[in-house]
Amino acid sequence: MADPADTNPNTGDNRPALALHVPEPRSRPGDPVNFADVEISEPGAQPRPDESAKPEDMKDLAYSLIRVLGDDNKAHGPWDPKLDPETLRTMLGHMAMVRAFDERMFRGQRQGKTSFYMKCTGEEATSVAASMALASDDMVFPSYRQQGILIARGYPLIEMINQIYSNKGDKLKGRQLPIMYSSREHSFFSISGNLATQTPQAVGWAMASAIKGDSRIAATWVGEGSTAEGDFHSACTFATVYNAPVILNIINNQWAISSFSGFAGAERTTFAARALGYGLAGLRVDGNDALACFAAQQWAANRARANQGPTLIEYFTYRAEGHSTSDDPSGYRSAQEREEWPLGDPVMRLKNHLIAIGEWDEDRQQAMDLKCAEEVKATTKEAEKNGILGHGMHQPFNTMFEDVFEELPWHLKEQAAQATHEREVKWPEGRPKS
Ligand SMILES: Cc1ncc(C[n+]2csc(CCOP(=O)(O)OP(=O)(O)O)c2C)c(N)n1
Ligand SMILES: [Mg+2]
Repeated sequence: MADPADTNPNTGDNRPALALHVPEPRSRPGDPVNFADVEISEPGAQPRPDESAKPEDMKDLAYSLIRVLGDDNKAHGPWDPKLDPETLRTMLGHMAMVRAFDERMFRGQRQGKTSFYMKCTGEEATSVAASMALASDDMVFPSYRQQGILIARGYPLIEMINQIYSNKGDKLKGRQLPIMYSSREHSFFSISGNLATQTPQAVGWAMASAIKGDSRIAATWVGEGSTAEGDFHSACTFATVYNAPVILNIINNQWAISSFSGFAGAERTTFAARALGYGLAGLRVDGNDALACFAAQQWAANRARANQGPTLIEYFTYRAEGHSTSDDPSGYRSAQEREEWPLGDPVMRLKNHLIAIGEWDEDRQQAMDLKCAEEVKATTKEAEKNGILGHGMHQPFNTMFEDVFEELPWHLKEQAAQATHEREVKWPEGRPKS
């Protein structure tokens, strides 16, 4: 006989009441932070399989962390990409530029020059170092936090700022949210605000490249939170089924605005382990180690280019700042997290590595930082001549209907005519200058 005390008051039987688990982040504002439970692999300890390895023979790499830079600031183990000092300095220069650019644009938003900006502080290596391992004409399908790719590919800063200001120099004519760049010449697919849509698009592009017998591969970047979207899983299925020449990069920066990574599944397993269920090669990388980021992307690029299959890479990193200029992280996470993050800062680590191998010093670093800041400042001034937010309309009104369709469909023609008419009624003398 069941003890009457065990009786479920809801159902009247003695089966236990069902319950859900709701994830809770490790710390909330004001809480002390302890990352002791985060497993950090020894730099140099991970094996580097051949690029043609079968996914099932390299499962461990989806659960540990590929790391190259040690606490001694030296490079260790088989994943050391052995880059020459000049390339390392170029990489550091791009990362320093991203940081300077982020600082200035963030300030620009606070000064009312643009409506919106997103920094990538702490994640610079995952875009700069990773994209440097690709060919410049490999097609990239980024999310909104990979400004480092454009900077590494030499996209002019002024084009970025014109887009952020939605001014008359903006090649996208103010029709995209600030920071949602697009550049065909730089093989940089238009950024979409609809999370994870870029992932099946990257796989589709890679499939098309293979169908055409081309040699260019595709790579996409997606936040860990966005992997909860169905699109990401469709991308993985198509990638594995057709052995598409594509790299799926997941940036696990621990947060998706105010939702921590647990809501996308991080309490149960790693994001790299998603690869295993699809039969994809999976790598998990210290995202604050620029050399490891480069090496993993290079491994995956070689694999894709040799028709050996797609790779899913998780970069384990930390979003050091707010999600965007519209966010205030002090409302939902402990400010101490940033300081306690056990994998350090990617720019400092690369700088310290160059110093440790006798190829850099603090004076040159200071000069580099100053040069980046001055270049961004001068380019900002230049871009401001094309206009800033709130200083009138920078693009002719009717351009909002153009350029999407080769031939304007009838319903847009009607809307354009109606909008023009309404403006003529409202402002018979023309729109007043603001
Ligand atoms: C389909 C869709 N759902 C929700 C949003 C709103 N949204 C914008 S960014 C974001 C968080 C994404 O987090 P993550 O994927 O981890 O990327 P991160 O911002 O950390 O780089 C959300 C929920 C959106 N833009 N698109
Ligand atoms: Mg995130």
